[in-house]
Amino acid sequence: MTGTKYASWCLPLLLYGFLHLAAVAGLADDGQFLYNGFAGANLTLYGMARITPDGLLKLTDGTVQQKGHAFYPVPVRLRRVSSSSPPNGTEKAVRSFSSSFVFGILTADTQDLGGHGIVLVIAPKANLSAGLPSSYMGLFNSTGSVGSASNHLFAVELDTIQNIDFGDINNNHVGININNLASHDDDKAGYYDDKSGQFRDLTLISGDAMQVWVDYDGDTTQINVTLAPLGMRKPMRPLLSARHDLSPVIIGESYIGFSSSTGTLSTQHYVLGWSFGVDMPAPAIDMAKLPKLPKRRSGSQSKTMLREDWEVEFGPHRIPYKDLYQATERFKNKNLLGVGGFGRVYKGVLPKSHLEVAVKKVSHESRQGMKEFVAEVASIGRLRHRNIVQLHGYCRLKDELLLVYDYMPNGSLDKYLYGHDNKPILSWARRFLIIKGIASGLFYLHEEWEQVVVHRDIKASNVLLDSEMNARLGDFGLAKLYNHGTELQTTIIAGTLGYLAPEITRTGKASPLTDVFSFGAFLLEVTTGRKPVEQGTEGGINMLVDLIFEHFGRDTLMAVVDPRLGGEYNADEANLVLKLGLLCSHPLPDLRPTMRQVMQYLDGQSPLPELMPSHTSFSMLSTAQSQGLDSYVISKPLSSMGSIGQLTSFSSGR
Ligand SMILES: Nc1ncnc2c1ncn2[C@@H]1O[C@H](COP(=O)(O)OP(=O)(O)OP(=O)(O)O)[C@@H](O)[C@H]1O
Ligand SMILES: *[C@@H]1O[C@H](CO)[C@@H](O)[C@H](O)[C@H]1NC(C)=O
Ligand SMILES: *[C@@H]1O[C@H](CO)[C@@H](O)[C@H](O)[C@H]1NC(C)=O
Ligand SMILES: *[C@@H]1O[C@H](CO)[C@@H](O)[C@H](O)[C@H]1NC(C)=O
Ligand SMILES: *[C@@H]1O[C@H](CO)[C@@H](O)[C@H](O)[C@H]1NC(C)=O
Ligand SMILES: *[C@@H]1O[C@H](CO)[C@@H](O)[C@H](O)[C@H]1NC(C)=O
Ligand SMILES: CC(=O)N[C@H]1CO[C@H](CO)[C@@H](O)[C@@H]1O
Repeated sequence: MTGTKYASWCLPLLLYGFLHLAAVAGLADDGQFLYNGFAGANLTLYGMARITPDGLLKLTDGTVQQKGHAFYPVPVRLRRVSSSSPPNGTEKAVRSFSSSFVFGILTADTQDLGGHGIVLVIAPKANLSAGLPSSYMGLFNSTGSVGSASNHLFAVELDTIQNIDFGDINNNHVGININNLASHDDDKAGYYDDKSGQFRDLTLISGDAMQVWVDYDGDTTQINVTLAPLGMRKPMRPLLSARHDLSPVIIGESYIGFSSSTGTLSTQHYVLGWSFGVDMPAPAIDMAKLPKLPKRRSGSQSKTMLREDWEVEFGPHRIPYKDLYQATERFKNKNLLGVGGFGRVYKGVLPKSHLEVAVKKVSHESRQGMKEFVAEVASIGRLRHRNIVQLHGYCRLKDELLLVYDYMPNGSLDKYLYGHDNKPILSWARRFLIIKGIASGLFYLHEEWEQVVVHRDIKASNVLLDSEMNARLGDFGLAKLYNHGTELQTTIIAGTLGYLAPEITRTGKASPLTDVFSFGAFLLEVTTGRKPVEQGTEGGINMLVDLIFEHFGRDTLMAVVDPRLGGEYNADEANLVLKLGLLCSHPLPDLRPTMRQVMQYLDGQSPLPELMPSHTSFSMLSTAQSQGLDSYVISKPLSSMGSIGQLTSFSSGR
């Protein structure tokens, strides 16, 4: 790059405020571009991405579960031209390049969270239309493709949601990503002050514009990423500095651009200016010429639904009714997945994102109950774990509430255990993985999230299987947030007979330990292929836990393992799971393990405490409790099912 050439770039810049001269002929070897705002710019846009009349590149507009892409319209040449002499071994194939951009992320006033962020991406094509929104950042179309070297994706992410599946450090970080959503290198958003050397935090979703610089040195393979508030000179010390040879990543033609996505939270992602250079620093963006970022807006923009005041607060999780109506083809019966205790569940495909979802229709009578319920939904929508069915949002239409979850193509676990719908019987290895998965999901709810969440309805029919047969805990219809220290002021009982801890019938209070009880019943069910409660010969009920406890006492535990496995199972694992099932189902809550301990037992990290057959109290208590339960059930009319105002339903152990 010579001085004269540089000067020649400056003229159109002054005249038009932006330039992308190389766009016509493709980027020359010394190509660069600069957009001081995007008015009139020719970018390749997909999804929600738009250029606003005042020259902002708006990647997402606040609609949930959407994505937006904007690419420089022609490929940039990042590989060295194969010159007359072949590469001599020390020369790297990818040249030095640098890019800088100014961005802003806006959330509603009432939100202190936004998602999912903005990514600067270099990809082999400008068409990432198959990319999914939410945590896929619009870049990947399935979990299967994440991490594969065949993606040839280099990205720098400004990530505003913590996704533990991808090892995110927090909900406000910057990362260097190579073919993956898990970052190669990352750090919390901020910069190092040039004078003091001190680190200063920045909040990506503050609504204030900030600038990013990405620099790659083709010789040393060093990648630097630097962040700073708008108007500040580029800090000397980069936020991230890593070494990674991009030669195997960037092959052939490369397109550079932005990808952004929203999840359950309404968020607007903007880019104000952008520049790029190969073998030279990216041209300086002229701050004075940049369009203005809108102020954080209050409330929401959609007027399609009558809304109550309290709904504004939870607005981001709302999905328009017409979308759900369209998604389920007017709630056609052919899309009915099943009917649960609280209503019908339909399969649907959301019109814009093409996301497959399960829509649960719940009707209610009490406005008050509705408000609390939606508050809960808003919280639950922020839960994220690989063993939890993601809740995308809700929609309320008069007295009807629709909950929108990720669709689980392989349905619920109970159908496999009992061979319904021609489902194959699951191998022991698969069952053991499912058990570990659900343990991990429940551990997350109890101990890893910001609040303690009690699921309240662990059972095989609430364990759903995704396309890869991973187990996910579903149906948070009954979950209640359980604050540390504050006991639930309720005598309401929810759950399913056979999975209900005995103390619930006395106190009416759910707790993490009542979930552990249900988890115990679940372990026994999965291992034996039998329901926790079975009809007895004389009209009474038989508790599976009692039966297994008897076998335990007689040292014939293996006799209860599901005969459909044909004897093909790992006896040590089955033995462990059965004993753990008994331990978790202990009638005395204090003697049950926590989910943290359960995980350790399942992973073989700590030995299971000895369960003594002399725990006679176990069986006696259990029987006594089940009798108590029995009479309680009888005294409760089943007609109370389906009301979320009072969560008083029992569903019989299906
Ligand atoms: N996210 C989902 N993806 C695919 N199928 C689902 C999903 N959620 C529910 N289903 C199907 O819909 C059926 C009804 O689900 P629902 O959760 O309402 O009832 P349940 O779990 O059987 O009973 P309960 O209401 O007592 O918990 C389930 O058996 C399951 O097969
Ligand atoms: C935008 O750029 C592409 C690629 O160079 C070109 O094909 C297209 O004609 C341009 N569109 C406009 C409106 O300039
Ligand atoms: C290889 O090529 C590079 C760049 O042209 C040059 O700097 C280097 O000296 C060469 N090395 C050898 C061993 O020839
Ligand atoms: C982008 O790719 C999708 C398939 O993934 C295709 O349907 C669509 O037509 C492509 N769009 C363009 C503009 O090439
Ligand atoms: C996912 O993306 C890959 C690569 O872009 C593509 O080959 C594949 O067809 C896509 N799959 C779906 C289901 O869109
Ligand atoms: C990365 O930053 C360090 C420290 O400022 C600097 O020495 C190095 O040259 C930078 N590398 C690139 C590729 O910008
Ligand atoms: C056992 C089983 O039914 N597996 C299915 C799970 O879902 C995937 C994707 O829909 C199918 O390909 C499997 O056959």
